[in-house]
Amino acid sequence: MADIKVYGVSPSSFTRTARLACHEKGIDYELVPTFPGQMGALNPFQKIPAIAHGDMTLFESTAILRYLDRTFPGPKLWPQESRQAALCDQWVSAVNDSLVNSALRFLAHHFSFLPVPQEMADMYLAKAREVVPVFDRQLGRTRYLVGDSATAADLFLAPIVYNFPAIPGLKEIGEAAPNLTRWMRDMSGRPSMKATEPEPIAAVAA
Ligand SMILES: N[C@@H](CCC(=O)N[C@@H](CS)C(=O)NCC(=O)O)C(=O)O
Repeated sequence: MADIKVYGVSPSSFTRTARLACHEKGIDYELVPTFPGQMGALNPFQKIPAIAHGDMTLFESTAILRYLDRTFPGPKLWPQESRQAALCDQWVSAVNDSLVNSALRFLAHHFSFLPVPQEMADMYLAKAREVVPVFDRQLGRTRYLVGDSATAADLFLAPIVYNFPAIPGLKEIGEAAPNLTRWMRDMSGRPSMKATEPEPIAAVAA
């Protein structure tokens, strides 16, 4: 039996973040295909992912990654040193706030997950044009978002940026970000990224 269950679907970027953490730490897990709205008591907000570990269930991906990092052996997702750990928290939060409220919302609109008026979608894209270069500049200073090794922050960023080439608008923004492109190439070579390659949404829904 797997150590933990991850409830979600493979195209969901937050579900992929939780799964990436399992792969990076060597945690044996089972993906239980669950769509937003089907979470029952696992998440009162009905979002994915959630995890179950024994009698413990948990939602919110930052809480999930912190729990996995504290509970399981394997490479640390957060640096030990306090300044580096704070920078990791900073970038996790920046992805979950600034990038989610621009590029991820536009992506959700593109895939019709989030029906919003076109003007709002245009606004998300315009915001992504301001936000993505901030990540690009940081990745020009350090190999990963925080220093020389991948941390939780990279595991939040990668599943979102992964989708850029498939989405007109985000594709061009990504292409104009050379450091982000180099970093994404590095991240894509990790076994965790290969193991969590999303299935096409139609296949998951079937
Ligand atoms: N803050 C949540 C966000 C999770 C989230 O937004 N998941 C998306 C799928 S990637 C979802 O369930 N969306 C459905 C909705 O917003 O109702 C987390 O970090 O886990």
